[in-house]
Amino acid sequence: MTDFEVHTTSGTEDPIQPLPQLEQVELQAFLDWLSTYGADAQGGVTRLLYDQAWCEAQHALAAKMKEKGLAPEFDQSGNLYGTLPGTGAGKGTGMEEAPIVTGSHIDTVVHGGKYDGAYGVAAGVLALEYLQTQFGAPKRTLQVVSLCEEEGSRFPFAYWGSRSITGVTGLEEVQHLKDQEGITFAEAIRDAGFGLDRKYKPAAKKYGTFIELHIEQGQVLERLGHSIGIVTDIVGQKRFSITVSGEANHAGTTPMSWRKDALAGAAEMITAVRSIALEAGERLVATVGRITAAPGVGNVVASQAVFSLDIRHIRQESIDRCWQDMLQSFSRIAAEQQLGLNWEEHLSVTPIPMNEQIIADIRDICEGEQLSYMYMPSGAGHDSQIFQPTCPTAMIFVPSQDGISHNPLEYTAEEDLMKGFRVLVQLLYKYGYGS
Ligand code: HGY
Ligand code: MN
Ligand code: MN
Repeated sequence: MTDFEVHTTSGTEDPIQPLPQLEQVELQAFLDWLSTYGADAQGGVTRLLYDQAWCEAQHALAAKMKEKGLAPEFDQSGNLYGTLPGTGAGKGTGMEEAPIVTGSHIDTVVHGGKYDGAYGVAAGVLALEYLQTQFGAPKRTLQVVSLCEEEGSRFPFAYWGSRSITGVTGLEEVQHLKDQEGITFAEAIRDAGFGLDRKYKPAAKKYGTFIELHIEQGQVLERLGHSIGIVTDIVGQKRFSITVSGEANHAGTTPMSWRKDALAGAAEMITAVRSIALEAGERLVATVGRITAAPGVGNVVASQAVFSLDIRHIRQESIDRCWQDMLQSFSRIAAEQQLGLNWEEHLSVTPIPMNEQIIADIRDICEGEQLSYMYMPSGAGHDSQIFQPTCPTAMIFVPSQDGISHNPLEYTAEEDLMKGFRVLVQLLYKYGYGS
């Protein structure tokens, strides 16, 4: 399957069951409401793990779930579930008893958009409400999860929600991490009312299936004119903090050739990041999104510079080779300028293919619904790549206008939101109510 293999509907498949009154579901209004939690002055949304906006959003979602008869409950990490209990009629038919789960993450980047993560949460809540209203109780339990954290925007760690659920990471491994204000993870989770010593159940759960509806966050669907992206693979990524150490000195009396200027060295390293990534070819991306310098005043040569590094590719060997090339270049620059060099790896997730059977089911639904679709890899990381090793997982994309994301200008037209929603509802109907 090529990266951008394009399929259009052949129109010969048996039309699937129409979904009565689906267009009346007020998904846009729900998203607009959810985006008021953490709305910032720049027109974006900022909800960071366990901060006030995050707490208000999760508790407001729990109240909405309760209103909609979805029996909300939190786990110890602050992941929030809405549940449509199955009648068990699926028992003994080879259907696992574990629930079919849909959802996404409630946290955002700083000054992010209103759709990244929130779209999958909102669509999941409304899909379960719609299915219960139209078809009553499912045979298999359906759940929507509002995952507590995916972005890694507050603490140097990502995918905490899905990694605590799958048991990949426990609280003891992250509790000492500190945010930019020096608040520890342990203090933040406690102040938000969660953590091991609380009344909630452990996060670890077994999912039967995980389906994530998400905006593409790129421009392929829009440029190629397709409504639905069926995700074939999710890129792997490595994230680092790189620390360059020099010697603080007087900006006026220290000759250029005598300096140990950490910021100048970091700048050369960052330039190398870009040139090595460009040489590595189209599918490799490397990003330096943050840099800090100490002491951070204009008339002092910097004694230290710390910058972030994010490397991604659909093949692990390309990520590994790129990191080695960059490290070699950083070491050369540090030696030439008599600077210290340290690095810390915060995240390493491998590239992963999505579940073939669910991909085929999504394809059949798109063809039955006459929605033009294409298969594509995801350049963004998602919780789905954490769930896939433990249960059949797949993702459905809808277009992002101009491919903009992680930005207050992030936008997806309501018509496109509803097409993705339609595919999600059909898939949940098939798995929850099907024979
Ligand atoms: O950074 C990402 O790929 C995702 O948006 N967390
Ligand atoms: Mn994101
Ligand atoms: Mn996301």
